[in-house]
Amino acid sequence: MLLSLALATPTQQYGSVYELYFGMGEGPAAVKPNQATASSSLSESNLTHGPSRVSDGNKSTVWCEGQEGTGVGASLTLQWEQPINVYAIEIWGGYFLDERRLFSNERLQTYRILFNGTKHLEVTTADVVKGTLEQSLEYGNMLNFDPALDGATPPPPVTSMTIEVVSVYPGEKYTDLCISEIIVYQPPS
Ligand SMILES: [Ca+2]
Repeated sequence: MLLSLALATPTQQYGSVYELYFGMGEGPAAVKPNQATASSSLSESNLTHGPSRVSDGNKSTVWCEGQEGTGVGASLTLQWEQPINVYAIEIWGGYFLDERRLFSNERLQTYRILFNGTKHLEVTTADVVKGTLEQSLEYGNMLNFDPALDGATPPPPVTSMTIEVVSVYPGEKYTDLCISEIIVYQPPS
């Protein structure tokens, strides 16, 4: 199968990839979390943008933090009942339903990744360029933890992963940070 991975450079970009071929075997498999929790969630009318919306396979649905002010300091944690080996993480750090929502709300700039409660990595993401949503939607930000591909140091088997927001790109209308999807991949078998 073809899988697209960006190398773990300090700045990740949407729609910018390396394509890697894993041959005849199984490729990396996405592994859904059993639980998602967040420091806060935004509710509007009868809808809550809760944390499970980052792992529903739909870029149109989001988790948005509901704290006062900007999303800096907000966090989201995914948990697995069985420990998993993390091979790559794909992050969609904005409200990718459409450009209006994407730029009205805050987008992830710099964030920490904690595995099993311990800080592992800090990542900075390039902002989406206006007018390029269609191309940007081709690929999320891929963090690769494969040493053979110049990836980040792989974590030990994990049962939890936390994203802590360090900085955001400001929204034009709102001070709410939203994340569309977080997809965690296990190594190819
Ligand atoms: Ca979603």
